[in-house]
Amino acid sequence: MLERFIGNPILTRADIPAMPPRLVDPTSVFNPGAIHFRGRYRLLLRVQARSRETFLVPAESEDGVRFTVAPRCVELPGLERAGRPVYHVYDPRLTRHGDECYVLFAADTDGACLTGVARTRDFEEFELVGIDVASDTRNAVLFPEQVNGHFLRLERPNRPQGPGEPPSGDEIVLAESDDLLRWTPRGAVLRGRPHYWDERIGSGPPPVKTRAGWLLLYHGVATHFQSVSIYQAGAALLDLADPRRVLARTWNNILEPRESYELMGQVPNVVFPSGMIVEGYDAEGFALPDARVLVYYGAADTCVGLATSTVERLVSACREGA
Ligand code: BMA
Repeated sequence: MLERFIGNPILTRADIPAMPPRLVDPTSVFNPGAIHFRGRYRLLLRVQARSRETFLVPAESEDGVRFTVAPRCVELPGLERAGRPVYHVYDPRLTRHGDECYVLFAADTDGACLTGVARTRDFEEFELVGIDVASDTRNAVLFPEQVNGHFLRLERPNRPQGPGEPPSGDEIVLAESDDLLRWTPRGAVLRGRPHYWDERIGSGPPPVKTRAGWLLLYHGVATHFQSVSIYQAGAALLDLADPRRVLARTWNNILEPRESYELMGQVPNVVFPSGMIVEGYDAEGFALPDARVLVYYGAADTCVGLATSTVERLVSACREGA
């Protein structure tokens, strides 16, 4: 139900213009945020230099397939307000509110992954709204509407794992805020399923409003193989009024590493959906069932893939697993 674009990968490191001195001959481009905004398909790319620093770089397109990458990195003055060094910001997720595009990102600091919020009106200038220093969490995604007067986001708290392993998590939590900075958890939404494809989980792109519920793509990690963790994609439908209620969830993954650019690279066996653009909404803001859905994903932490579907097909895939 998710079909890879025939010309995948749609972006590789060869598409990134040189931005001397720090971003020349980069190593990889992956995990993009995506949105259709001000008449263009837009990506915010995670570009990694050979220093292993990560930069956010905008790209735009007329058709959602052929992207032109801007020769500039996003500047976010004010990151020092985190009160500790922020080494990288990465894995941006994009959501429109009014005429602004909000960027939720992960911030790598000593001992914790924090989440932050920035916003832009034009993809040229970005303003840092702030960094949430209260919780060690990642994969934060903002809902496109307020619910009961509050901003909502899904987040994936980080918890200690086995010895030598980085912190990770198996629970997606709903949190609520009035200022986009202080978030109050309101309960678990999805849990990982031990022994199956989605033992550890995190949201993919921000949820999309459909008549069947909030459509959420998420990534699942199978950790029970000897030598490698496998990152795949699945989907769930959440209740429109109370997104903690899961209405349906895919049983099988709907995208898994199969192509060589997904199986081989900086981190092998990874598909990581991070951007989703739906091409049609009705007058009340619900995604149309037959609208095309473009899903942008990081492949092997090395390049960007595109897979397409329709709203209807993704909703049915959730229900088949319900
Ligand atoms: C996750 C995040 C992603 C990355 C993925 C696979 O934990 O760090 O940015 O793409 O691992 O390495």
